[in-house]
Amino acid sequence: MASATPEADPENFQVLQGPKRADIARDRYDCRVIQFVDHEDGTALVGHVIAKLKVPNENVCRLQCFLDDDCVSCNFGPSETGGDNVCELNNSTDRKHLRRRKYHTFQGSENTCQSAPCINNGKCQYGFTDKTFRCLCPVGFEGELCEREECTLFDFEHGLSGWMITGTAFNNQPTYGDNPTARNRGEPSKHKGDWWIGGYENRPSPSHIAGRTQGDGPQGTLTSPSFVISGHAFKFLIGGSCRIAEIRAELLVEGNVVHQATGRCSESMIERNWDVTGYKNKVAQLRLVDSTSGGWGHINFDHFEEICN
Ligand SMILES: [Ca+2]
Ligand SMILES: [Ca+2]
Repeated sequence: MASATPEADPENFQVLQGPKRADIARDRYDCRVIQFVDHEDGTALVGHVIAKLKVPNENVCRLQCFLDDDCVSCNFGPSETGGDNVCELNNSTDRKHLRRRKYHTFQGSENTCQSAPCINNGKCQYGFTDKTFRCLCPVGFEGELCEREECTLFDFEHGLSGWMITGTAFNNQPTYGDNPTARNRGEPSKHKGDWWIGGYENRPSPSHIAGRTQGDGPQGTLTSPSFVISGHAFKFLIGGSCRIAEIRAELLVEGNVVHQATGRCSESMIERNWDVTGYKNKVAQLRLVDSTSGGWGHINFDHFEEICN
């Protein structure tokens, strides 16, 4: 048994076939551990070559396999044209693909991906994490084995990247901290975390003076990135206006509004729920609407969370 280590110079190779390899990350040394447990002279694994390289020796061949996240075995042998040797990197260790090939050596890792542990079409890569493999999950799935459907959470703790803004009502969002209490409003925002959508507020960072407001004048909309519905409900915190015709949160499914909610004419947010059974796997968006400059012409909103279990 042997393990690949960075003992050989990783630059000491030349690509004959396959993707450019100049961008291989050097920090991989610390995150991948692979064990070569299968060694057979006079043999090569066929039909699963992902790269073909010119290398000076067998150590560099094994090292290149170690550096390629999808490589789990390699074929090493003489170059047909003389000079350096040829190293083929494979994405399989299945011995049924072994064929006799003169002067070549097959080396296979213990490849714990052979048992296909990742589900829901997750891609398995051997040699990562304490469990010796990792799963790269397709969109909509998460978890160590891609076993869980990904659940949406908009908590506004990291800004509004990917959100679409129209008008000016949401220009200063999200809001930091309990700004209503900072101006002695007597109605605490009751947000979660540090950040939330406070349509009346004007405190877009901790360095802005607490308690400042932009008032009810601005109007506009704030629309989330698209997400796929995988749960059976959403819960969220909502406050501000109590007139749903003017100020509201909307759930759009395939572009159509299927749910609406508004506040109670109080800055303090309360929890509300939307049932989305019947919309599973449909593409949806959350939209906040402010279409008035009159009294209570703003929306407060936070922690839109999909309930998946
Ligand atoms: Ca929040
Ligand atoms: Ca307004």
